[in-house]
Order: sequence, then structure tokens, then C-alpha cells
Amino acid sequence: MSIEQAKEWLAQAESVAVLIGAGVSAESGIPTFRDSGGLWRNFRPEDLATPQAFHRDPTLVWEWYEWRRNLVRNCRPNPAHEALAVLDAGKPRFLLITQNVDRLEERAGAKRIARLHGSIWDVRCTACSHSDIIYGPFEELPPRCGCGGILRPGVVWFGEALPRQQWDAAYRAATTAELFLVAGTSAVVYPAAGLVAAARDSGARVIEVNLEATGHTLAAHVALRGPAGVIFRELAA
Ligand code: BV8
Ligand code: ZN
Repeated sequence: MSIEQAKEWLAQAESVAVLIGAGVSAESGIPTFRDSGGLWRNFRPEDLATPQAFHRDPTLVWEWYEWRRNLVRNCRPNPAHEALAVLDAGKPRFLLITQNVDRLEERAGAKRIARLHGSIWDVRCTACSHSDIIYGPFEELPPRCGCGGILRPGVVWFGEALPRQQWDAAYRAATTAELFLVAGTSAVVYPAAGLVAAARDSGARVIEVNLEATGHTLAAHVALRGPAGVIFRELAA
């Protein structure tokens, strides 16, 4: 089984679902969560990406997110994002299911996206229902709402439910697609990681794109080893 087999399946498929993680944004210069070096000052996401951490120290959590926002703001979509946008434009049924919060998929032109873990540009007030999209750097951390309440990042933290509509669309696509691609994700975080087995159990052909073997590799029919930007460019060629 190789890239040729993957290209053939991709050409044949009328319905394609793709699950991506931080590895797909790595070639844009955004560090992943669990690769060597971790994302930030050796904190684990499980320690910072939680409502408890935010409640305990909103400034520390915001320093992490502001650091990432400044990084992402200066990054560009890479060939993997661009190839996924081409795939989206060319398939009758397609859904790009992302765990990433950088919105680089959208900047590359992808249209049919299910955003499972929110967006690093979204903010939500912890006191009133105000929510907003703010791209610029904040004057002060933690940023405040007009009502005086503290704003939180509009992302899904550990222990928080995924946005219902996004999850339902992702689950429906994963369990009805002929072809399911899973790329740049370490298969650690649920329920997103569960989509791979759900797709496989529903009869989809499963292709994994990753630098190394992961918990998804056994469920994949084809495992393509290498950087997502290189492999997706080849697949879309
Ligand atoms: C939920 C926030 C229920 C946004 C993230 C005990 C207590 C509480 C919960 C749990 C528990 N045990 C399990 C859980 C469930 C928990 C979970 O899964 N925990 C894990 C750690 C065990 N999940 C949750 O809590 C979820 N919510 O279950 O709610 C519920 C239901 C109803 C009502 C209330 C509650 C919420 C999960 C979302 C957490 N938020 N982030 C942000 O700041 O970004 S998760 C975080 O990890 C990011 O979103 C990231 O996307 C995600 C997954 O990481 P990956 O994307 O896979 O990145 P990683 O670095 O791990 O891997 C990179 C991969 O890329 C590697 O494989 C590498 O080889 C590869 N790679 C690198 N470079 C390249 C490459 N591949 C190709 N090319 C390259 N160039
Ligand atoms: Zn408010």
C-alpha cells in the first residue's frame, strides 16, 4: 500500500472527510502540542487548557494564548492547507474537521470546515453573554469586556463540551464518507480522536498522514509517513 494506492482511492471517492491536528500547521511555523519541546514553557496543554487553570490564573493562561495569537498572526497557510482547500473545491461531499484553532484552513480557502475546538481569535465574556472576534494584540491581560467582566479565549478546554453543531457535522461526515484522511494528529484527545475508528467501523477507507506512527495507525488501511505539506501536495497533484 502506498501513495499510489492513496491517490487512486482519493480520485475515486465522491465523499471525503479529513481530520487534522497541530501537525498540519507545523510547516507554517506553529509548534505542535506534544512533539519534543512542547508548545510553551514546558507546560502541558492539559495543565493550561482547562477552566480550572483559567480560574486560578487568567493572566498566565492569557499569556499563553497571546503568545500563540502573535505567532499565528505572522504565519501563513502551508501546502497542506492549500491542498485541502483544493480537495474541498473538487469533491461533491467534503468536510475538513479541524482540532486546530489557528483558522489557517480558512485562510487557505477551505469552505466546508467543522471547527471542533474553537478559534484562537474568538473571545467570550465570563460575566455576560458577549462574544467577539478580536485579531489584534490586547492592551492588557486578561482582556476585559465592556461590562467589566474578564474575557476568555473562545476555544474548547479539557472537560468542556465540543460545540454541538460542529461535532454532529463531523460525526455525520466521518460515518458516511467513502474516504477518511487523518493527518497531523497524535490521537490523544477525545472525542475528536474517536472519529477515526467511527469512520473505519462505518466502512470508510482510512488513510493516515503523519511523521510517525500514532494510535490511529492500526485503524488506517494506508499509512503515509512524511510531512503533511509534502504528502498532501503529492496527493492533490
Ligand atoms: C470533553 C484547546 C466532555 C484549544 C484542546 C479526564 C478528565 C476530563 C476529561 C478527560 C479525561 N480523560 C479523557 C478526557 C477527555 C479529554 C481528553 O481527551 N483528554 C486527553 C488529554 C486524554 N477531552 C476533553 O476534555 C474534551 N471535552 O471530553 O468533554 C464533556 C461532555 C459534555 C459536557 C461536558 C464535558 C475537550 C478536548 C479539547 C481540548 N482542547 N485545545 C487550544 O488551545 O488549542 S486539545 C489540544 O490537543 C489542541 O486542540 C490540539 O488540536 C489537540 C490534539 O493535539 P494534536 O492536534 O493531535 O497535536 P499533537 O501535538 O498532540 O500531535 C501532533 C501530531 O502531528 C503528532 O502525531 C506528530 O507526529 C504530527 N506531526 C508533527 N509535524 C508534522 C506532523 N504530521 C505531519 N506533518 C508534520 N509536519
Ligand atoms: Zn461582559
